[in-house]
Amino acid sequence: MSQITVTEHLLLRQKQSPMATGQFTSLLTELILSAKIISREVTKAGLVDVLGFTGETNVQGEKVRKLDEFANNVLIHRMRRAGVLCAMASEENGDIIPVEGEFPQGDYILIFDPLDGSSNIDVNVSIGTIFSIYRRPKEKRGDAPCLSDVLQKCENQVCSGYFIYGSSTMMVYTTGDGVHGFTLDPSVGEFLLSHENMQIPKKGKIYSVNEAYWNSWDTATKDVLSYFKSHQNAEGKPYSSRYIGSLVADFHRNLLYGGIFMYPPRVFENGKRQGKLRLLCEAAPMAMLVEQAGGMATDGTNRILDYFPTELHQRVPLFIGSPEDVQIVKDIYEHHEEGQ
Ligand code: P6P
Repeated sequence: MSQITVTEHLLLRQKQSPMATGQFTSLLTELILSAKIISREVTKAGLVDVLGFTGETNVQGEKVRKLDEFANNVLIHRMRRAGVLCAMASEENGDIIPVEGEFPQGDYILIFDPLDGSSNIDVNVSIGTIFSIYRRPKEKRGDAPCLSDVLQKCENQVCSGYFIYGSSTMMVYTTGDGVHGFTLDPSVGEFLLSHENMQIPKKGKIYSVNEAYWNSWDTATKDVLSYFKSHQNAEGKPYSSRYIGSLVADFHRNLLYGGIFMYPPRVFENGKRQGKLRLLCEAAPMAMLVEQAGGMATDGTNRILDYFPTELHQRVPLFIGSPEDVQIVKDIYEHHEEGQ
């Protein structure tokens, strides 16, 4: 198998991708080093004292696990010194993290969920790091970094992807020139190209949703779920239900096998009326990936990449995966809207 690294692959395709600039390849290199450090801790979590909770709660009101904090600190420490960012935003931090003062500034903005699915850490289920990269607007360069640099229209992303720490550690990412997967070869410490030009099947046979929230869903959402569970759908039989509770793991399986991941609005629950997932560090990066892989990502009816965020941690309902399955959801919701 040809041993192509991420940087080599980016340079090889640079004729199509204007992203192979020095700053950007440095950004990727530092991001990959951060992921290797996190992967090392995740894979030995059972052996050293990194399991369990720190005793704190994060901006989301969630208990912070030691590995969450470790992953967050690694990313902030390394990326601050990379000389390629003007600001960062983490799912774990309430405000943006400006890069200024003693730290060399660059023109990119990095948004990340340092360890998504962390509730699964202690039970050895795949978890991941999700990242999203924007370029700072030219007219803002030289100013002090601020929230408005980060709150850009989601389709302005220049790169997005995830690292998944599972049976192997993989990096799956896009710079707008297709989706490419790289598998970490621990014997050489490099991510090597293993899945070039990943394309999601047009239609799947799997749906992923937490059905415990059935009573929090409205009628339209219940009709969506009934479609995937019925014998009257286009398949003529129910889809298989697969839900890991780790967005990166559920998304990665559906990217390879086809299918749809859903996190509908929990309309009857305060604070969860827009669902639980965060727009900027979960839904938007996954939406860029899935569209580049030929899939779709909506809030049920509206394209995720058309969103213009108003808050750093705003939540959004998410329906993402095979285009024919996401379109069926859109048709059902629009049918209900017409009926009202
Ligand atoms: P629930 C993990 O906390 C996460 O943000 C995603 O990785 C995952 O898909 C979702 O929450 C699970 O949420 O409400 O089903 O436990």
